[in-house]
Amino acid sequence: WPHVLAHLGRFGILLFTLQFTTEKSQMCPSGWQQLVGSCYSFSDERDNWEKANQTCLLKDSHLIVINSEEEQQEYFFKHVNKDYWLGLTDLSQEGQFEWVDGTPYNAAITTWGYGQPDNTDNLEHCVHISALMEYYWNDHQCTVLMHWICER
Ligand SMILES: [Ca+2]
Ligand SMILES: [Ca+2]
Repeated sequence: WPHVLAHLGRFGILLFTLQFTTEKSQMCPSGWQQLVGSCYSFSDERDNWEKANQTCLLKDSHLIVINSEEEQQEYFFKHVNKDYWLGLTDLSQEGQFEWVDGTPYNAAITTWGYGQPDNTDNLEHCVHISALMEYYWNDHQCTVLMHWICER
C-alpha cells in the first residue's frame, strides 16, 4: 500500500481514507453508529433512568459517557433533537456526580445548562441532555421516561 500510495498521490490518500473509514464503521454492530471513536445506539423508546441503564448493560454497553468537548458537540449539537439520558447520576451522594463507567467526573468539561444542576425539590439525581436547553445538561427525576443513548 505505501508504495502504491506514493504513485497515486492525493487520489491514493483519498482511497486510503475511504478504506480506513469503512473498516472503522464495521467495528460497530448493526444498528449502532460510529462517532468519535465509539459506537452509539439511540433509543426509539423512552424509559426511566434505571431501566435505560439496564438496557445498555444487557447490550454489552453503558449509558453514554461524555469524555470530551468534541464528543459533546459531535453528538448532541448535530445528531439529536430530543432529550436523552446520560450515564451520569448523583444517586450515591447528593451533589457528587458519577459516570456509570467509572470515568472521573471532571467539572471542567461538563456542559450544564444555565442554573443546573439545581436538584429541584431534592428529587433530581439523573442527568439528561435537554433539547429545551439547547442540548445542555439538566439533572432530573430518575423516574421520568426519556430516550437514552448506549455507548460501547
Ligand atoms: Ca441531585
Ligand atoms: Ca434540574
